[in-house]
Amino acid sequence: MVTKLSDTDREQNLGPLLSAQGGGWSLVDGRDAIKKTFRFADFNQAFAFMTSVALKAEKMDHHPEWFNVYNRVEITLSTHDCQGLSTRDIELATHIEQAAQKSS
Ligand code: HBI
Repeated sequence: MVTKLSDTDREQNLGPLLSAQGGGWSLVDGRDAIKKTFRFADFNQAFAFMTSVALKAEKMDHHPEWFNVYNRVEITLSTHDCQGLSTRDIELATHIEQAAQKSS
């Protein structure tokens, strides 16, 4: 059963992702979700990044909401099963940050 992030989780695990050093994710207005836009050198690098994220998402059975045009990838993370942010979103965002480092 997936549950929403606790206040402690939000402080300890979500906070760092929202910080500039941790990636600079933003909270989505009106939704318990986080979003971030990535820009790469070109489409190939953007798609390599998306491939890495897709493989992780499939392995986790937890999928991003995303939009890609050329070198830009806009990602929103939230958990449908609990209508909000869960530890799965933290885990996927952490992978996304690592994948972005490798693709840039
Ligand atoms: N992806 N973001 C997100 N949230 C979910 O709740 C979710 C998912 N991918 C697959 C998934 N849930 C399945 O576990 C359920 O649809 C059965």
